[in-house]
Amino acid sequence: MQKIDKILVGTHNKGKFIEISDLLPKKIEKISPINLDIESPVENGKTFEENSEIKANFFCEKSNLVTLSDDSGLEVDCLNGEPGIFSSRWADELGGFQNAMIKILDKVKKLNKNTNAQFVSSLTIRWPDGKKITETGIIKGNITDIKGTNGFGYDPIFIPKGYSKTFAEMNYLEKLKIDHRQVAYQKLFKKIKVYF
Ligand code: ITT
Repeated sequence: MQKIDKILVGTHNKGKFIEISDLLPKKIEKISPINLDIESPVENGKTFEENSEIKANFFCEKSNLVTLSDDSGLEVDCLNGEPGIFSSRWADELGGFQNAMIKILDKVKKLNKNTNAQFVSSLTIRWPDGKKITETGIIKGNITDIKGTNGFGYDPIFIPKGYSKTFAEMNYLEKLKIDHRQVAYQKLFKKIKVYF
């Protein structure tokens, strides 16, 4: 069994790149597809798992490096799970996260139902020989008015269960210890630690 000494962290999202790199052991070299001039694949899967595998396959085949990719997003219960796998697209189509967050808040307020929501992350590790493992992590919480300036994406409108501040009001390490990506990584780690 060959130990892993470098990993392509298969994402173009800087916030995700930093988090995934910090979840992995320090001794492993982390490489960005941006530095290798590898573009993003078309994400045409129907689930977080499918899109995560599409990214891992694509980046691994392009780089020939062991690759770890993430597909993630925010699911709001009263919006039937929206924006879900379209979390990134909502922000792109509305001109940024501020507008996407306002859209979510407006919709939730109009419905006047509960504010339950969850962040989901599916992580896929893929080896050049085709082997791959995918694990999914969820953190439940509630949608709230925009608060805080740390983090990225939808962090300012999400308060995890058991806490009174948004992800964007937490410091980086506080979020990293509990978030959806950490939950997915812990499941994955059990299966891949032998390669580290
Ligand atoms: P890659 O596909 O290159 O990884 P992306 O940003 O398009 O980058 P996704 O397709 O997985 O990634 O979209 C996930 C969206 O959900 C994206 O808009 C993120 O900003 C948001 N998101 C995911 N995890 C988040 C987190 O921990 N905090 C805030 N927003 C998050």
